[in-house]
Amino acid sequence: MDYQPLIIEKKWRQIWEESDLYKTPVRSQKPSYYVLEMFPYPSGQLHMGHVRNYSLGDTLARCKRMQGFDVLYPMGFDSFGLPAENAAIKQQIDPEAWTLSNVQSMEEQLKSLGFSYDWSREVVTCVPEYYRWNQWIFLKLHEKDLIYRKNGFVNWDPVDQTVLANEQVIQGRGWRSGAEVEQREIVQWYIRITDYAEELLQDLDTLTEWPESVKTMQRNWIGKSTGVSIRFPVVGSDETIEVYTTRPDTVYGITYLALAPEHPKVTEWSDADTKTFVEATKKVSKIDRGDDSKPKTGKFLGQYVTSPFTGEQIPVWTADYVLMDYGTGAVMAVPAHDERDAAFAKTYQLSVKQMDCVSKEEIIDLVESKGWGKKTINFRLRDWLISRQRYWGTPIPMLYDEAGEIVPESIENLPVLLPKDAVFNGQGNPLDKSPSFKTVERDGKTYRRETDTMDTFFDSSWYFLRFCDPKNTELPFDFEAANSWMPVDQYIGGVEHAVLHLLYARFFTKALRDLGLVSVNEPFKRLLTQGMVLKDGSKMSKSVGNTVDPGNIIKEFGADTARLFILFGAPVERDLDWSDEGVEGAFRFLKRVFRLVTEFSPVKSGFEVALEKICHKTIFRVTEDIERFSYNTAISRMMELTNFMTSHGTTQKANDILLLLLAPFAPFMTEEAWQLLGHVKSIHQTAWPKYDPGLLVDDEVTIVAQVNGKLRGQFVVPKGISQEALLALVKSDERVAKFLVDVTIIKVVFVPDKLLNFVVKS
Ligand code: ANZ
Repeated sequence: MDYQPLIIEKKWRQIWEESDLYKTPVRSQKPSYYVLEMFPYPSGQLHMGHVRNYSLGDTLARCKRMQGFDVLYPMGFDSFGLPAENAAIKQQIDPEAWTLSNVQSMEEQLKSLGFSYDWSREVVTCVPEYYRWNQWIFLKLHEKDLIYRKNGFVNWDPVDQTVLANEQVIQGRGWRSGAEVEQREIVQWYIRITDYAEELLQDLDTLTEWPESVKTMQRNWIGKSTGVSIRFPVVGSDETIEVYTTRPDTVYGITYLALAPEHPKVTEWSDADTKTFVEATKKVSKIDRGDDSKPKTGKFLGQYVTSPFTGEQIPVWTADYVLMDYGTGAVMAVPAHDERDAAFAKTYQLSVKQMDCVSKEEIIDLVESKGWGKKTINFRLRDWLISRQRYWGTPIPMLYDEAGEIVPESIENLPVLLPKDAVFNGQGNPLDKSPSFKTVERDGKTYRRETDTMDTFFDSSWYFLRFCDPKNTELPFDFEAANSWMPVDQYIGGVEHAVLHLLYARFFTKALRDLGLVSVNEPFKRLLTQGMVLKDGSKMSKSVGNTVDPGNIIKEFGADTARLFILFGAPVERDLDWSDEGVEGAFRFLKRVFRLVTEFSPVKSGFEVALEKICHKTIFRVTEDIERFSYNTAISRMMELTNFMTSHGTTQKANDILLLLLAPFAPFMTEEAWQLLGHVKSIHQTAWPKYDPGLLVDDEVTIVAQVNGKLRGQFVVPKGISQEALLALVKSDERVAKFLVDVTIIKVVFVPDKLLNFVVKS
């Protein structure tokens, strides 16, 4: 029968939707399995990267359902963020209307691909039903002192006109806009992620099913360092300056002290010239200041400290490469052993003292016993800056009274809704200019509302918990419901989130656990970071102009072909190069299978056992391959089985097995063929086939025959054949026999089921 994907896919999409085929139970009864893909930003257009990500997850979800698990496989939209606001400025459309219409069109596209999401659990972060819980969580974290407000230098993205967290600055540029980041001093809201630094680091060891590379990136980002802080007395005063060093063994090589320009002592000791230097340096990004390839600059402060180790007087400088927010903001400089100190000393002709390092432990003991300082642990991780000067995000539920004191909004007043009267003219934060939003009257008192909104990474830090209980109106999610599904068994997404989203989500899970909301320590048990989709060697992207629209592929070949090509084209973690021939190949394969099973041609006599065996081997291998995400090899095994059936005929049972194994990969075609073969129940609700271990064993083996170690022939023989029987067979074969003429056989080496070697002499 002819394979007509467009008709088949339309038909089944409707039937599946009407029969609620993929509805998940409220709580899991059977063993549960939670498959999750990083939810998309609703740009309005699905791209091939999405198709790849979701095809991986859907195949696994379908397979797990057939294997008898209760599967939670939800989808939603990470729908706050700048593109909507930019669209509002450009086209004067309401960001909400713009976003929700994009959500709708993306839902349609996802449905057309046949992904088996339970849409009744959909989570859209920009609606009050979701973001009120962001506000609720914000207040709870604030109550626990895990959120605070502080004045400081922050990363400012001049294009997006907002601040960024450190994690969002990639090589000195904004993660979204790509603009060079500046430093600005403003009061902002922070989350105390550093309170969890040690646990976030330690628990990486429990994530045995995460890629090592992602864990390394997180370890480096957290950046634990063990060292000593040492106080140096200031000459002519009873004050001290404390430095942090990881190299106490170099204390006899110190030739100057360097303080960060923001250090309080620098403010105290600066003359006009130094002040100019300090102000200029504050504006330079921290990444540039720490960049080893950039020249180091500084100023002498006219002060000295005494080395407690030698009694020498040491000059005190301020230097750009010392950062205020690391350690103590002061460094003991050892140009003989530290490259940055050496570069600085060279520029300013400071002395370099060559010396031998002493033992670290010895100095630490000395420092601690004399009371000059103590062992210290430092982390590179900084508190997460979460306020943004934007409209299209969750309003921060805080008020300020007339004296400017912070007053948390009360839980009963949530949600704090985004106002409808905002004006989008591209100048500053629209919330700041919305009178209906900004001023609040309560009991005759006037309050000013916080106009910053939350970083959208806040939304995605706990959405996977909301999926466990998406309709809850009392709490963000129910404790039992969350525990029945969490942790996510398989999380799938791009590696670009290795530090950002994955670190924030891990932190949130721990913080929410400590609020008593959930009991797991880690959100994602197993992580897959899939490769990119390339075309002609570069990443498919609008700016390069090499995109292939999934919609067009579906219209031409059907969703099953798109999915199969994507899963067959490359191992999941590698980049996948788009190929039109590959797409056609996938289509031809589906067509062949459809013909094969619907135009039944019975197995040829003599091949019954071989067919049964290859079927069982294929079940075994495909099951294993899916388990380790080796989808491309799973598909090639099904292709081998198809070839065998095409050449030697088939049986009803073999047809069933092939369709069942292929069902998670090509859900539409297999469902149609399944029905045509006379089955009543959906193939997607049918149990995964089981293999008979007895049929996996090969009872034939290939034996190598050698003469004096040289290969002379190969023989397919029954397994366990005796030496005598094999000898008789081999000796009578012309390929070997001709080498045994006119020679004396000195010895015969026999390795059962493997080899027979004649050692001969002429
Ligand atoms: C003396 C020394 C000698 C150092 C030597 C290094 C090598 P990690 O491993 O990243 O923790 N340091 C300390 N605070 C700093 C700050 N606020 N800004 C810039 N640099 C700072 O690095 C710790 C080392 O970085 C410390 O050890 C200090 O220099 C420097 F041969 O002290 B060291």
